[in-house]
Amino acid sequence: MKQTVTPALRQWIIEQASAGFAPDAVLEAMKSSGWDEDVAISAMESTLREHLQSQNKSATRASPPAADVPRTASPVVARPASSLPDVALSGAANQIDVGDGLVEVIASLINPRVLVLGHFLSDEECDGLIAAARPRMARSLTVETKSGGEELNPDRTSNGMFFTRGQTPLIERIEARIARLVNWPLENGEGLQVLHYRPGAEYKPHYDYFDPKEPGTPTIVKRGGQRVATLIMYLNEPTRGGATVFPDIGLEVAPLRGNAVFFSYDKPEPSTRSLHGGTPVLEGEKWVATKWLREGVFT
Ligand code: PD2
Ligand code: ZN
Repeated sequence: MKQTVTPALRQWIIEQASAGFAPDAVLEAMKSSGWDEDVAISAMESTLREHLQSQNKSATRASPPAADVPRTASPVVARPASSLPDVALSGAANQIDVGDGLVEVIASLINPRVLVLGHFLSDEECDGLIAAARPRMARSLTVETKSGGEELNPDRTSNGMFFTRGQTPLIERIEARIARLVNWPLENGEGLQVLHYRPGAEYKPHYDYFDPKEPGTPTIVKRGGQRVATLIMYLNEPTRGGATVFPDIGLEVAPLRGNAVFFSYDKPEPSTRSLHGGTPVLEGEKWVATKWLREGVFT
């Protein structure tokens, strides 16, 4: 069936662009409300071109009729592209200045946004984090989304602990580096978590965002909103096993000391393809530090 691009739809497209929503987000909103992709792209292109031309002529006109697009096309689900943590890769740069050193870009993917980074932590920093965490390790809990409390999770057989934000000068330094790396306020970060896996321990594939369908989620997100990105830092090297895997995209990141993997998710949905897990450690042990970033200030 042929779809007709109405003036109301054109007006809606202009409003989304003016509000700063990324073209991809606007396109996704249209597709999810039933618009054919080709029709949607062509409507966006022609509408925005004409809008720019009319702006250049600085014409002022009466407002077109209210947008008559289906409710599900509402862009409130989308966020402007600039409102996610991200590493600014300028041109063909293979290294990023994080203020107190250079971090290597080993691999990067646009969708989902995933970056594998080298030399994020020095050997001394890795050892310092392990030494500070070791005496406080306990069997890992995950946030229990039914109630908002914490529970033992059989999918996660590592031991773990949380530092508070800025708990030691070393943590303060690493947190400042993370904030600079991904252009996201330090205050939006949860406290650093350290995990320790022995042989056989793993973290089965999961999403790091809080499932909106779970009853405990509203309580959890009162402290800073949803999680929107994760940085996993490798503090040592297991002899065999212990990779971080992204099953939806067939990516396996080797746990190499000092390296890190960053990924973001713009909505709490599997469509972000941010499913990831830690494969069982087969030999040796594995230590990681994880920083989760929230939408707003984490209190
Ligand atoms: O240790 C890992 O590789 C891993 C895998 C999946 C850590 C996390 N998730 C996490 O801390 O969220
Ligand atoms: Zn995770």
